Amino acid sequence: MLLLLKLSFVLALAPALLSCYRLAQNYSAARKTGLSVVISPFNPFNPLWILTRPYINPLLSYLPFGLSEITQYNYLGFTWRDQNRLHARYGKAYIIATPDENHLVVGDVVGCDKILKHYRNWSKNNRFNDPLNTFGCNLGTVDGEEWQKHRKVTAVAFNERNNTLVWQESVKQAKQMLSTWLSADIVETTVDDLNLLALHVLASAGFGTSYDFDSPLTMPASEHTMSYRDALTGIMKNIFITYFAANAGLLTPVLPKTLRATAEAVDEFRSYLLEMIKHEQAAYREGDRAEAANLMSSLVRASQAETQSDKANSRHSLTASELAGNLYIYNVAGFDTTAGTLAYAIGLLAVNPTWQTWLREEINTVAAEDEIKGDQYQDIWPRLKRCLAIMHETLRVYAPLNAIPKHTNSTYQDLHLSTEATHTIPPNTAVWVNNAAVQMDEAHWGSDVLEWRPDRWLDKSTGDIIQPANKEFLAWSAGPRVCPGKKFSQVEFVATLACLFHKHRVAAEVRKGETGTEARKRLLEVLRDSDMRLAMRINRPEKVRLKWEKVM
Ligand code: HEM
Ligand SMILES: *[C@@H]1O[C@H](CO)[C@@H](O)[C@H](O)[C@H]1NC(C)=O
Ligand SMILES: *[C@@H]1O[C@H](CO)[C@@H](O)[C@H](O)[C@H]1NC(C)=O
Ligand SMILES: *[C@@H]1O[C@H](CO)[C@@H](O)[C@H](O)[C@H]1NC(C)=O
Ligand SMILES: CC(=O)N[C@H]1CO[C@H](CO)[C@@H](O)[C@@H]1O
Repeated sequence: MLLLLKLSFVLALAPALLSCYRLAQNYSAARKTGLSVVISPFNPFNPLWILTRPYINPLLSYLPFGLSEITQYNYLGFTWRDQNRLHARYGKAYIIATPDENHLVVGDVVGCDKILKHYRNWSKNNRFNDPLNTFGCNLGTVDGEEWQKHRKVTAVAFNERNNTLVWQESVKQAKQMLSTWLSADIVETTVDDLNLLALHVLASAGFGTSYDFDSPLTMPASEHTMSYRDALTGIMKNIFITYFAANAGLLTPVLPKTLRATAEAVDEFRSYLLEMIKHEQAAYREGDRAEAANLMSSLVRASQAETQSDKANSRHSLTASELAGNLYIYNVAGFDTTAGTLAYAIGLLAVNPTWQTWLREEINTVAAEDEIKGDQYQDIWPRLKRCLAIMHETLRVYAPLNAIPKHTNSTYQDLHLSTEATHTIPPNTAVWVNNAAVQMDEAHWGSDVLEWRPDRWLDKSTGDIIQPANKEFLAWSAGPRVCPGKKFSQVEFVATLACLFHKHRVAAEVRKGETGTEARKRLLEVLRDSDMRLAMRINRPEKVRLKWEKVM
């Protein structure tokens, strides 16, 4: 009996000991780089840890001797809450050693720039990519030559001319959305509505289908159990377990509810994608071979070239699964990011009425007595500098991707820092380009770095947007893999903001017995209470309660 007890004790202890051993090994490899090293018993990418952290971390925060510090960095997206605190303590680059793999965190401008520039040496992180590969490899997840192919094929859809469409659709959606907001006493659906707006703009400019704001993608199509929007948001909500959920196979019926719901969302979204592809392919076969008009058709043409082994085009051709993968990545990358930025900006404008007046002044001057129109992209866009400054300032403080995931892959890589020191980083190290730290660095941005101050972006003499010379702003990433949707998102953001704030204002809901200042402070706290899923999210979106009014 005693023996059995001892045996089971040893069996239970073995994995823990093995973990300790691996952690010690990784710690020692990390120390050899010459960088500071902190320890976490869990790899932030571990799915089991992702599911259990909300219950375990509160307990760990009671650990004595400063050990509770691990709760500040043992999860994905910790860079948002941490900003520069750990860098101040451990240097502009430090390593988090875990039993599984080491994580290098770089908050140094030169280091970040070099990593982003040399995209072949610092590849994408597969642990981060897995959930993005649910429907097939794509632009966001491949490396090297493959990446060049994907980038080339999809670039067609992202040029200056096509932004006319983005403007047009954003204006249409924003106006319809504003009229529903004006008719509500208090708007509680800001975040959801902006998600819908972004989804509609993508559907139109990316996939060639225009919907009305209020007759939207929210109803299940025939033979579906979920709407397009719900399927996509269902995936995004639990993106880091989608891969696991979608590949559970026979285990699916016994999975916990969250996982089953995620698996269903994946199935539904896959069939929506396949239907869209089929539809576009039929159009192509029926002779509609006009120049690719949007992302969807240029992708389908690229895949068609492969199936017909069209020699001239096959160099740039995509397989069927790469096609679905790219449709998915454009949805994922283009939706949460832009919608989230709009939500933070609108919330921050409600918190800061002075900046709202400053913004409205510009819009009212540019649009004068008229309304903003869908066909005015050429004319109006270049003059809405304050709108664009607000976008930059919102992205600086609330970057949707506050750390960009990279990896050293199977080789040693040299990390060069602004101190001119070089550190040799071992293979199989996860790397985070900590743009949250860079964008909140007092040394560059000044002592009011924490303040949301949009006019810091405007050149006093020319009125143009100032681009920081040393890349202290990385919200859209930088280098060859810079976000291809950068301009797309700018046009969508500016068009939406211009329509909303043209002769209108927004205020935080004031509760009974509360002053305006208290209400604004409460709203700011709701905005700050955010965490990263795939991109940053407001944790309690229903608490963003706003009142819209016409300004005479
Ligand atoms: C405010 C809005 C946006 C922000 C802040 C943003 C930010 C980023 C960042 C930081 C990356 C690099 C990610 C990485 O290397 O892991 C990226 C890549 C990407 N973004 Fe965006 N994005 C935005 C909007 C969009 C839109 C609207 C689209 C498409 C319509 C889009 C499509 C993509 C794609 C396809 C990639 C992968 C590019 C590659 O790896 O070559 N993004 N974005
Ligand atoms: C960390 O440990 C894992 C598991 O033992 C190993 O695969 C990995 O190569 C180690 N990383 C380093 C940098 O030594
Ligand atoms: C990239 O990696 C290659 C091969 O490992 C190496 O020869 C080259 O110097 C590296 N480039 C940079 C900029 O680190
Ligand atoms: C890792 O690097 C090797 C050699 O440079 C390359 O063949 C491989 O595709 C890379 N893997 C990833 C995931 O980037
Ligand atoms: C709708 C639209 O303007 N589509 C254009 C997008 O860009 C390509 C390449 O320049 C054009 O061929 C399309 O007409």
